[in-house]
Amino acid sequence: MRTSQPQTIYLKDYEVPPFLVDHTDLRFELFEDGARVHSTLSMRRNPESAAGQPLELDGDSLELESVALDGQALSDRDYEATPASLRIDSVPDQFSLSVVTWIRPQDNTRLEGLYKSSGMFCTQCEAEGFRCITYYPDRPDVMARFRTRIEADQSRYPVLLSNGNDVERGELDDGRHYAVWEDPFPKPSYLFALVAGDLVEKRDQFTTVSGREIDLRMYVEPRNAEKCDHALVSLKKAMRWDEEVYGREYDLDIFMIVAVDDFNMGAMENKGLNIFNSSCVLASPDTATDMAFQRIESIVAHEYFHNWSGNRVTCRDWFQLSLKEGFTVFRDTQFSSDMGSPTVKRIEDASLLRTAQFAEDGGPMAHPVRPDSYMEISNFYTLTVYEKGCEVVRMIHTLLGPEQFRAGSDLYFERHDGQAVTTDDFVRAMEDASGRDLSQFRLWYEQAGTPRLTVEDEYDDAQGTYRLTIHQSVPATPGQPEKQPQHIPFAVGLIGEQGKALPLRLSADEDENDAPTQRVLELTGDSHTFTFHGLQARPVPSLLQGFSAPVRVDYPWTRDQLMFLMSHDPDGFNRWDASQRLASDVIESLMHQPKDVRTDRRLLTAYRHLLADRSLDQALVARMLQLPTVAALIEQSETADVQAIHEARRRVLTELAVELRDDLVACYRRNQESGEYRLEPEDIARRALKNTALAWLLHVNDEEGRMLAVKQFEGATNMTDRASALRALVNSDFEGDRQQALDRFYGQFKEDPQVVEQWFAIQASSPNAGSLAHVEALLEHEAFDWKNPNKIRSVVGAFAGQNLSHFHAKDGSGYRFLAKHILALDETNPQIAARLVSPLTRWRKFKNVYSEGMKSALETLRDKPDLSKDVYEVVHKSLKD
Ligand code: 0A1
Ligand code: ZN
Repeated sequence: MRTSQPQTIYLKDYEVPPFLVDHTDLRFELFEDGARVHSTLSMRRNPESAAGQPLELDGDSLELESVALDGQALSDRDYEATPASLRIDSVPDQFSLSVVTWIRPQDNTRLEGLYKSSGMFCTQCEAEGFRCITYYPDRPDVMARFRTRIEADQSRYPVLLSNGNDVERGELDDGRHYAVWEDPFPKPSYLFALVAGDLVEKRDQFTTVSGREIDLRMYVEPRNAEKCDHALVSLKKAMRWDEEVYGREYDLDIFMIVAVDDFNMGAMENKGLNIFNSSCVLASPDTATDMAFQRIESIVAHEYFHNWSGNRVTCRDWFQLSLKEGFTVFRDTQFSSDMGSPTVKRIEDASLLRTAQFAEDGGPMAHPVRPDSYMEISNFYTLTVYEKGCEVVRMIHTLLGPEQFRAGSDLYFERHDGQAVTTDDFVRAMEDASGRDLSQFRLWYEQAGTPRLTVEDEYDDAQGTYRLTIHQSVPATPGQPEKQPQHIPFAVGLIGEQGKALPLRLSADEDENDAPTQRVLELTGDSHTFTFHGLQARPVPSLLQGFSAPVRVDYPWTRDQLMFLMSHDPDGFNRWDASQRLASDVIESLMHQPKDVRTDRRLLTAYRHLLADRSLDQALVARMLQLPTVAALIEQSETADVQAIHEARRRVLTELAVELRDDLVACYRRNQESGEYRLEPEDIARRALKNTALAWLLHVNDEEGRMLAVKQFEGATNMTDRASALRALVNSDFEGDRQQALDRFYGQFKEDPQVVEQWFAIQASSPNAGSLAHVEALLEHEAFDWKNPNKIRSVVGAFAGQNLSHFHAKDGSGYRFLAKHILALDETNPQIAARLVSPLTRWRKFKNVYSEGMKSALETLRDKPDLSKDVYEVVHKSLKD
């Protein structure tokens, strides 16, 4: 057991920084056995802070070599230094502090601060990594101008990069060289970055609206030189889009992107020098799937958009993380939506939210979008802060409309450029620009938990009126037993007998022609009733159109009504939602039923129509054909019986695939394509549809399906088709073909880590091939590496997060496996270790056979001596009553 409990930090304890830094001057001497960091900080007391406080700087695992104040070396009686802090009791009001530290990037397996990845030096400073480099007031509300000099061996590290503009370079003795970078924009330390390596440079150009020429530079290892085009194209699209939609123009003369293989997260928005996980930036048709191409486009845009939302206007403290993340995710979703199919984008985002974020919101780690306490901030880079935070901004957009929202964002930038602010400042700018009162709306930032809307309706034939009554409740969450009703934009439509969207008349005198067919009802109280006039017959309600708020909706649609919505709802999102509700209902009703109980024919009919429907957006059809995942079904159940859910889902899928076999083959053949790989929405949709059909055919071991899969695997001209065929074979019982395809695939791509990650993930997530024994064998594979987060995610993460029937084996073996590896990882990379605990945290959601094993795995973790703060927090909160 960990002997001391890590400290909890509270939002209510926030105080302004006692000292400010005007200028940060850094000099890095990079060597093979370590790095020496010279820092000179021009500091002064903050006039807004109480007088007379001592100077206390943050550190983490630092070795101090020397300290000087205003050029005078201090003796160790003048300060108090530990690896985690440097304290000087008496300093003048204004001074220059010079500190030299020695650090060991080579041994840094946590991947925070300065570390090495495939031979290059790189950094990750958000949230608190800068303190692993030198002593510093490492908090986002201290913003300074940085000047960085990097010195290193010239042949090993010909490329030396940091934030801003390169102002000087030159040669030194002993084959060394240096470069000096200056960033004119004040920034917090978490946005600092440094890269030194043997990298190739890909250049491009962007001309801003005002005619400034920006140098775009991408740096990658030589073997990746051919995988940069897509990121650069995406970057230019994002730059143009942000100018057009938000009026924001890039502010430096250079914008750089670097790809590194070892990275804890997806990417990082360091000022002028974005650093990316290779898997989130490198792509070629041969090696990346359509999904990867789309993900890269959105992440490149996300990091670029941070230049304003995060960098120019930053967070006052880490409780405000969603200030930059919620708004930036909102912009990247708008961007992706404009670049592709808006309906499909909305479906993807909403399904992530409804499965994973709702799960977080209903579990022991539930926290508000603006948390009010944490032990380890790294644990709060969550779906709630990012994705729910995005939904909160989206609701403001819905309530204000696009023009007023834009006015609000302009006002926000105008007011706060160069400042470190709060989510409240953001909301206030939106209020001031629009004249709307968002005081109740602020509860979205303060209350955790997913609001539930229960909807009742009543049709009055004589009056021709239809009444909708909506009750709202927000569940209790840890630390928040009582909740107030929230302000919810609830978009609705009513569909008439002929399948037409009806005019929504909220009063009897309203003219039919003036009435819209969609209305955003604003819910603010515990319950509301809305009466619609002028109806000829009972309509079918289409509720929460476009997923207008991150809430659950309960309404007792019949299966016939759901089928009706699937083919008539003008709102594409709700067509999909109806398909998911229908399929979920059918699957749930089959659980624990004898084997001879058959799947409701109506589901079959609905899918047959879908497969034949060519008038509908084919990307939407591909989505509607996906049965709800086991994870989504778990989330929808009261107490989950994973094996029963898995089995019922499998039965439905089997029956559908057998019955629709000819339709699937026809759909496959119709959507086969020849010619060059194109990344247009129609092409992506065609591949998605074809590959879904293939997956279904192989699920039932169809012989023709097998032939098609082998042929597709061998003849594929792109990774989408190759990986889909491989996945289909891996999920079939054609063992010979499966093994052959796996071997061929690995043989062909073993030099490419991003492809090997896909190869691992396809196996580890397979309900068929991904048994625990097989997953354990993957961990022994030559390509597996415990130091590389992507490999860990693609095997351990994919197994525990996606292969639910094996992970939740009733004998508890899956849980013990996960706990064992978390314990080991806690020693090398606590951030990754803590993230892997997540599948265990919701143990209370499951039936006893599962929850007991999950709980005991958590207890094993709890009992480890010297557990990291990261894992400690998640484990203790999960076990708390
Ligand atoms: N700000 C980045 C995400 C990020 C957060 C933390 C990291 O290390 C602990 C790395 C990246 C983003 O939103 O893209
Ligand atoms: Zn971000």
